[in-house]
Amino acid sequence: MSPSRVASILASAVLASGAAVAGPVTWSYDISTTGQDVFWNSPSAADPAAAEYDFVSTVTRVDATVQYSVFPPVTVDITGQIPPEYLSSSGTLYGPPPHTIVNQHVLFPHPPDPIAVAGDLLVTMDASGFGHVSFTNIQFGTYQMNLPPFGYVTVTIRGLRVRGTVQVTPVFTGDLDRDGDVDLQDLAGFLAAFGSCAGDAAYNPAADFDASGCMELQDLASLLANFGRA
Ligand SMILES: [Ca+2]
Ligand SMILES: [Ca+2]
Repeated sequence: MSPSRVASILASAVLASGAAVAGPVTWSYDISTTGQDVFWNSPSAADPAAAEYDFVSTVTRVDATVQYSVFPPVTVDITGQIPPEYLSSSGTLYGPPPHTIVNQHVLFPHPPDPIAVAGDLLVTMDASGFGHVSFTNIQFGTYQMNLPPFGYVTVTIRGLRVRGTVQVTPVFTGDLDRDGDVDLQDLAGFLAAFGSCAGDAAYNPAADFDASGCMELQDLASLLANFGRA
């Protein structure tokens, strides 16, 4: 394809863009429970029209309200004692929402230790792109911990407060660097490999949007159809 052809397609794409929508969104949640089911809804939505979504879910802090013997309950930061698999997860969701981002039966600590905290953690994105976090079927038990000034004692869990973030990046066709927009950087990356086919060093299967085996005009058109999204 001649450079002038590329320039003319690009110019029309730039003119056609303008329906720019939000890129990545980050939801910060803060939920507390003394045993009852808890629900949290995001104040913002990720663009529900993307082809894929990259997500990173991170629990940033877990506080437990614990009680030892007849003493008044106290709140302690137990983040450092939570297994890492409960604290972070990431991945890619394919297709339009609704999506389940995290669906986890929390059981802490691991058996055969007696249950301190159990429950079902669910993080979803609904069809409109809004995020929802729920923690249900909660069971509190006992836990052995170092509780100054008493030392290493068995406490009863009375409550839990969990704070965290969920970052969702809508990935539209053409967003080669998966940063939430389809811009000149993506276009430059595409054009650098334009015309290459499977087996060529430059060929990028992720940029062969119609999986035809070559990065051609059809793929460029798909990229340009989303050009300007940010
Ligand atoms: Ca991009
Ligand atoms: Ca192709």
